[in-house]
Amino acid sequence: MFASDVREGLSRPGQKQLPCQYFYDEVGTALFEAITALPEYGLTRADTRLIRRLAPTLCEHMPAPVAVAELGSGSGSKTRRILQALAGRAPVTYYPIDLSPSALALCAREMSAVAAVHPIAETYVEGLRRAACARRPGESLLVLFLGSTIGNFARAAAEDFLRDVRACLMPGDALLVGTDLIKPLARMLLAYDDPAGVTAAFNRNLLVRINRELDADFALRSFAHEARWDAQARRIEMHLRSLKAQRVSIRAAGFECELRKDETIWTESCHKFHAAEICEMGAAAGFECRAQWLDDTWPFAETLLAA
Ligand code: AVJ
Repeated sequence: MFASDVREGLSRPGQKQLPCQYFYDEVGTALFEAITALPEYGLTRADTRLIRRLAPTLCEHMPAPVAVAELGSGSGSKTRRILQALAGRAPVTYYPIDLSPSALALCAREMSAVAAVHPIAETYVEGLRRAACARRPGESLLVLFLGSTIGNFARAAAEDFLRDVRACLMPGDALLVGTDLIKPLARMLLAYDDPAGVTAAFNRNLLVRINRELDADFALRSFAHEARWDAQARRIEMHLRSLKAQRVSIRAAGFECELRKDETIWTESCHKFHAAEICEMGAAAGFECRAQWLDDTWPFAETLLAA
């Protein structure tokens, strides 16, 4: 829950932290959309290019009929390409899995022309369990986890997550996972600290949301956006740096939080991968690496992991 997660993350004795899933209120979702249009943020365009390239080959990898389950409700061209490619052969059932009812409703509206849509308002693993139970005999299941969302997990948690996904699947099923790859440092940093300040606004909006929904009094101008690279963990970290010593009260969560000058709140981790590493992680979770597609202008990988 929002209030308890905020209280827990901000009252830690060491590094304060907020969970990144709370970025996506209405404004946060719109700001993320704007990020995907930034010239410095090539991730989404690379993902889309690769999906366009691989979609026509999916029929070769998945025997008909196919049900598609997506972790996160897909919207727009990526998911539609995949559904269209599969639906050209036999009707497709599509299970978008998302906690947000409005995102699911939008997705159902957009995809109903190409597939039979059955939205599942659940967490990823629980939703996938349901989709796996709901499928018809003989139907193979293709799970989509696009956009490098898996990069938000700590590495060990990502492996556990892959194992959980694998446990929901049967031979013949597969997971298509999109991951952003390690690239030159300046390029990675600029993607998370763009000159127009859209990512900074996206990051600060989390405090705006806490102010609004939890009756808090964060002084937004007293926090600076910061993106750093942790070379050992191979991830970009986003932080909000307190520009002065300050005390914030988060009334609806019933606590006050004190920040030292230059103390940061860690808001997101975006792990970056080596292409081969995805196959190794998949193998450790019980998958077999069936195919991998790489983009050459923005290092990014789509990996098809077979159950
Ligand atoms: C949606 C998690 C893939 O990690 O690049 C973009 C989120 N954060 N800019 C990413 C994000 C800041 C994004 N993911």
